[in-house]
Amino acid sequence: MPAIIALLLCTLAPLEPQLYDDLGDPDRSPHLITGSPYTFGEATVDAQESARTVAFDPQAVVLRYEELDASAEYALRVTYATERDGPRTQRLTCEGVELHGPRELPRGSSEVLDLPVPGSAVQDRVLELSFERVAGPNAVVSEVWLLSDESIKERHLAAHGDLRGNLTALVLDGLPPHRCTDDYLTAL
Ligand SMILES: [Ca+2]
Repeated sequence: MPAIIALLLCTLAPLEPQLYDDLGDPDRSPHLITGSPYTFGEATVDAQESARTVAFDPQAVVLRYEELDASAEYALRVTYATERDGPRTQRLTCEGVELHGPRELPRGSSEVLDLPVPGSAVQDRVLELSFERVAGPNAVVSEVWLLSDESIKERHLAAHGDLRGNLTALVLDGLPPHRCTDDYLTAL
């Protein structure tokens, strides 16, 4: 059976964590601009320590990232937590764009949110996040990951197809196998 060999270009959609801040731990919060450390007690927040440690501010906790790639795709992963008897509502904005509207934080527990970052927000290669108090004593945030496709924009595949329509692909770049849907495949 003759084989058709094609070199395919695969553009990956998944974003991977690149930068991390464990707010509430000053030694692990390199992007924190505004916010003071605090730790919720285990009796008031049932969550792991990284979620119980927070940065807080009466108006807004601010994080700032610089020297980003304006052509890359970015997203955020955020951990929120608040005390069982300490309701808080807050919103998140970047460069004046609302990433989420007023949101009541999980009382006595924690949650993790994934949020896309609009491309327009990083055109100047700087991203400033503002976690703004809406209701409650102050704004808090536990953890922030900046996810990006910056380092994995393209991977190359070698694919073998046969006349029965079967297609198998091999990643050439020494990277782990990755799912590629037809939408991402373009024969050269
Ligand atoms: Ca933390």
